[in-house]
Amino acid sequence: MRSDGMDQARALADAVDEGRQWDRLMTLARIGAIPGNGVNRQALTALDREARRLIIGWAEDAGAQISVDAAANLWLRKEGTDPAAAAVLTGSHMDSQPEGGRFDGIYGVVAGLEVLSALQDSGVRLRRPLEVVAWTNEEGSRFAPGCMGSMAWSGYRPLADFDEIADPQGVRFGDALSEHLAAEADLPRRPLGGRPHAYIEAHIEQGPRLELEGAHIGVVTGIQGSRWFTVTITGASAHAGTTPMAVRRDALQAAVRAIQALNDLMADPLDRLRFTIGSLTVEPGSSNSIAGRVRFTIDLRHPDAAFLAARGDAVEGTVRSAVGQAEDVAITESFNAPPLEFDHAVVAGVVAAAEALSLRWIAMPSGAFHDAQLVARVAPSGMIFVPSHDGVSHNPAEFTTGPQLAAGTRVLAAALAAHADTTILS
Ligand code: HGY
Ligand code: MN
Ligand code: MN
Repeated sequence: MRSDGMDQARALADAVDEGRQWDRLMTLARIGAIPGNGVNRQALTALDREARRLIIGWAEDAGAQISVDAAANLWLRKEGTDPAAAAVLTGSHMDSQPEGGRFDGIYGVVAGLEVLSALQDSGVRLRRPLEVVAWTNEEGSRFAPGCMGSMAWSGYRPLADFDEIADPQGVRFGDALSEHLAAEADLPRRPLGGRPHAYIEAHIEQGPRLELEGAHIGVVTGIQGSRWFTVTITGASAHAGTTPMAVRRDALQAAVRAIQALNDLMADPLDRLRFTIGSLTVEPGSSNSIAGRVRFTIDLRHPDAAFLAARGDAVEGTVRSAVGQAEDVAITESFNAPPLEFDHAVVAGVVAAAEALSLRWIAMPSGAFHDAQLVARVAPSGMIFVPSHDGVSHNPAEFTTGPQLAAGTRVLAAALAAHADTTILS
């Protein structure tokens, strides 16, 4: 980095205000707060909109222009000295798990916002515009799959693909999106899509490595592959007391056989594969009626593309042979994101920023998926991790300290500054 570029980067990093960032995160955590310091603020809800209004207000105070695209991705833009230049982009998601924590996703949006505020305070001028995005429905807990906003924005899947997907209350994604956009009709619209110069996402690690290894920063090298399936088994509901065992079409017993067969299929002595059945519903769900229909989800992950393909492709056959002929089986795959490596120049820029700020870092892959894996399809991308206490996430006990969060944001500021004025990336 040329010296003036480094001065810019350091000046911007030094203007990051730990207390302001922490206060904003704790204010947001009160929106959808649940016992145990948790948050339930799911995508496209009134709570989501309430949190977005706070972000919008703070961004306007930092001199940013606000806009929303057709997927309800929220954009905060601060011009540089060259408004025609492709923007440098950061951000993450604001939606949470049903029993989520105060930092997953929202930290990356607030970190980007903090860089906007630091730009305002420091007087540093970047050549490129700086944009912060809050992606719609990254978690996929209300509407499956996750990453709908970034999938639509990157062209990975058309937005219309998601319209008929319903949440547990039967609300269609298309209707929730229309309601949300109508509620934000006062905000300027922007086209869906774009080609930023570079993208860097700050996120909590959601695992134990940084804390165990005493590192401040995770330089994320890539993301493991993920595949999501939904299995629906249909039998026949009948009386629990009068129906002989031999003639039953018991969907729950069939599901138990299928899940046991899947557990056998997914065995991995190296413990690298991740196989989760996180949701299972039984209908009619009465103790004295035989289950007529069972639906369960499969979340399968692995860092090796061929291994993930082989195990994922074997799901349907394994389920069908375990269930047998008496019950009907329907399997849909809603998400298939192959493993990816981040852009080496972006990764190197994160290392350079961490070292310039004398922070201990380790290079590591991400076990969680992120919107960055979709942005990486159209722009050089990377991620920065900060520690998660005890590696806990997707749980109200999720915790990262203010200083740890600020260290991540300072690295983000310095790395973004380097990309925002390419003369110093020589
Ligand atoms: O499931 C994931 O990996 C992400 O945290 N939504
Ligand atoms: Mn997340
Ligand atoms: Mn998450």
